[in-house]
Amino acid sequence: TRIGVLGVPFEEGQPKVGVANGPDAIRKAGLIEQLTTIHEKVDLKDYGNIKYEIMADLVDEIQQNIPNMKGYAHVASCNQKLSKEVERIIRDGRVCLTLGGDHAIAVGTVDGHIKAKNEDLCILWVDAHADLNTNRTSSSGNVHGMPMALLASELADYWPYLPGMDWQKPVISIRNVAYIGLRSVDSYERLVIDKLGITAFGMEDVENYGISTVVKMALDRIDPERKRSIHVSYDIDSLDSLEAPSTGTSVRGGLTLREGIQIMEMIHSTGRLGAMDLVEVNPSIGSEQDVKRTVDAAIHIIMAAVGHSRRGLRLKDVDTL
Ligand code: DIR
Ligand code: MN
Ligand code: MN
Ligand code: MN
Repeated sequence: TRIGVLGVPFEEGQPKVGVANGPDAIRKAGLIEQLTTIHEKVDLKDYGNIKYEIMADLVDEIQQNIPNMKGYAHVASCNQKLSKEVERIIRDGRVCLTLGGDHAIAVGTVDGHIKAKNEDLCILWVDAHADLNTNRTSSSGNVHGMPMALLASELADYWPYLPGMDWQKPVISIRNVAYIGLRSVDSYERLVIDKLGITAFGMEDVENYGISTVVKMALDRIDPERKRSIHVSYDIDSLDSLEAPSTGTSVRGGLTLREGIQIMEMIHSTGRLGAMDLVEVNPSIGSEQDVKRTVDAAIHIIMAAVGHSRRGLRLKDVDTL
């Protein structure tokens, strides 16, 4: 397995400071070292943290003309650069692992993944929230609640013209997207999910079917022929608040870490993980122990994604790593 790690210290998509320090907190806790202990066949390259210049000439125009999208100029500028970086890493033959930052960065990572693969991909969105608001439906104006709506081709007509975002075309069909972990969905988001028939497994489905069946059903819907590159956008707030307290909008009643790991073990075993985002770890929220718990959970989830097996690797599994 060839992996590229990219940090995105971005926090303008929501109001709480600190989430920009997520990538460094996860690295400092030993992510890179732990990933390389999985097996020597894991070939890892850390691309460091992304740096972007804000499109200064656009700032005034954007802030006046785009209502209800806080930090818009940052969102547009960072994601443009991020898309290019992700595309480059995947073209290098690596699975791109992006560490957030808030979830607004998924616009760039998914876009880069699409451009690198140049064919249909599918998205597994693991989150307590649907992140499916437009600037008209959002009650917060926080762009981290909007990335899926920016990406979906079916929702393109619900957006105004977005200056500085011309590089991004909403080309992914919402039919290729599945949610797991939902439990805080706004009314407009629920309307869109129902109207468009979006594959969405809430916590009640995890309760009813169990996590393995939910992942299988999700893949049946978004990748029926088992041939697409998979993009996992993993919001740490999909986990229960007890498992991941250090995040900006945590919601009780979420996934256990065991369920969170199981999702990624199953995705790894498809052999088609193309890119993964791990977002919304905020080391400025909670006690030192809360932060440690949250970062450790993130590392366990990433380890599973990269091929760490809880039963120990069999020699035949090593061959496929
Ligand atoms: C809410 C919260 N739906 C919003 N979204 C969050 O602001 O649009 N997404 N927290 O992660
Ligand atoms: Mn999210
Ligand atoms: Mn969320
Ligand atoms: Mn541990």
